[in-house]
Amino acid sequence: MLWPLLFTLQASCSSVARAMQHYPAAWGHYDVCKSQIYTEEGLAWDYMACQPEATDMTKYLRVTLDPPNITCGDPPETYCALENPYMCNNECDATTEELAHPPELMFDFEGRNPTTFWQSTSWKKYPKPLHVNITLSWNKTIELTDDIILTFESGRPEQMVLEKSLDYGRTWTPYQFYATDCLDAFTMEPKTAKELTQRTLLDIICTEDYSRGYVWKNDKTVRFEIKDRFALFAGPRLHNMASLYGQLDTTKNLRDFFTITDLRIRLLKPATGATMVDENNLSRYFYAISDIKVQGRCKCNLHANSCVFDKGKLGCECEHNTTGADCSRCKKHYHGRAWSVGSYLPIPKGTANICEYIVALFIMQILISCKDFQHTAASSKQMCRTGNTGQDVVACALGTCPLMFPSGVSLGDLLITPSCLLCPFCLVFSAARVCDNAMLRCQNGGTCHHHQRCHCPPGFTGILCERVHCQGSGECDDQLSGQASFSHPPVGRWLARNLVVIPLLIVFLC
Ligand SMILES: [Ca+2]
Repeated sequence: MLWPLLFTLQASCSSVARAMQHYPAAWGHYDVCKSQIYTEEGLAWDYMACQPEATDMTKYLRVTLDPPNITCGDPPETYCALENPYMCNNECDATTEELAHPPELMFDFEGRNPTTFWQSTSWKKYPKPLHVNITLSWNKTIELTDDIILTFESGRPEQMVLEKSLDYGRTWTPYQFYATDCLDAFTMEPKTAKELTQRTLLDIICTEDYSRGYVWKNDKTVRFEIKDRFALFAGPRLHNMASLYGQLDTTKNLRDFFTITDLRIRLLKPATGATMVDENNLSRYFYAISDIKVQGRCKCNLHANSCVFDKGKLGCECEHNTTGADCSRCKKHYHGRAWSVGSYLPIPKGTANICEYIVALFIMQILISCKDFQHTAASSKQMCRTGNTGQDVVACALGTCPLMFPSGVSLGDLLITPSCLLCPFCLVFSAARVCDNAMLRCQNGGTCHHHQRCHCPPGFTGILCERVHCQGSGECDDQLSGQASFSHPPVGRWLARNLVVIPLLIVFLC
C-alpha cells in the first residue's frame, strides 16, 4: 500500500525538480526554503537558501519630520511659483483636507492628476537655512533591490543628502550627496553613479545629476542608483545575477551597503532657480515631495521566503530552525550547529546552513568516567577505557575526557578512533561545531576549518591542536595518546540518525 504513495511523492518531487530546471540558472529565485525529496533512505527534506520577494517597502515605514512643525498649513500660507513670482495660487491649509499637504502624501498611490504631495513651510526665515530631515524607519533590517526615487512637486533641492542607518537610527552614514555645485556645497568633486567601478562601488559620491538647473515639470526626480551598482557585477541588464549573488555572498561590506533599517533625507537648501534669493518673495522657496519609492525585501539572512507585517512590525517567517526578526539566531535546542547566514551559492538553490538539533553525546553503560582512573604525576594523563571489554584504552590529558560510543558500534565503521575531548565538550557535545574563532579556538597556531576541525601545524595534534604530536617512540610519555584526528562528519551523521529522538542528555564526564 505504501508503494503507490511513495511513487506519487517521487513523481511530485520529480516535477518540482523539472520545474526548478526551468528557472534561468543564472538568476536564482530563492523562493523556496525546503522541499521534500525521495532518497534511498525514504522521504527527506532538501533545504535551500531562500528570501522574500522584493516589494514596495513604503507600505511598512514610519515617517518622522524634523523639525516636527515644518509641514505647511499651520498657519495657512500661500505660495508663489518659483518661475513666476506673481503666480501665487498654491495654498496650504492644514485644516482643509483639499489644501493640506501632510507627510503621508509622499507614500500614497500616485498616477492621478493632480498629484498629492507633502509640502514644507516656505523659507520665511531666510537667510537662516531651511533644513528639513525626513526619516523613514522600518524597525527592521531590509535589503534594497531597486533605485530609491524621490519625486519633487516643486523644484529639486539645490543641496541634499541621503543617509542610511543600520542600527535603527542610532548612527547614520551618508549614501549620496546631491548639489547644484558639489565642490561649493560639500567640497566634493562631482561624480555620477555611471562612473563607479567594481572597485569604487562603495564610494560615497556627490552628484549634480539631480540638482543642477531648474527644469520645470520635466525632471522632478532624485535617485539613489541601486541598479547601476548591481549592474557592475550583474551586467547592464542584470542578466548575470549569479555574479552579483556571488559577490554579495563573499563581501560583507557589499551586502551591508544595500542593507538598511532607516533612511534619512536631509533637505539642506530648496530650489531657488537663480544665484540670488529674492528676499522680497520668500514664499517661492519651499520643498514639496509627491512620491518616494523604496523597493526592497526583508533581510532574513536567506532563512525565510516570507515576511509578515503584524502589529505594525515586519518580521521574517523563519525556516531552517532559525528565529528572530531577521532569522539571525538558532531556535531553542537547535544549537547543534552554529548559526550561519545562508548562502546564495551554488546557484540556483544556494546553501541553507540550517540550525541543527543539539545531539548530546550519549554514552551508555560502557561509559567510564575519567574520575575513576588514577592520574600519574609522571604522565599527566588519565587512562580511560572506551569499550566494555576493558581493553580499549585511551589516554587523555588532565582536563579532558574520552570520546566514547555504545557497545556494538564499531569505531572502525565510524571512521573514528578513540580520542579526547576538552572538558567543555563533555557537557554538551555539539554535533557539528568543533571550533570557531571565539570560544573554541584552535591552539598552537592551528586554524579552524568550517567549524569542523582544526588543521594543526606540524608537531601538534588533538581536536584543538592542544597536544604535542609524538614524533617517535620514546618522545612521548604514552604512545596511546597519539590518536588519530577526530573524524567528525561520520559521527555527526551517526548521532543524528541514532540519537536525535533521544531527549537531550547532558552528560557530565569530567
Ligand atoms: Ca503622493
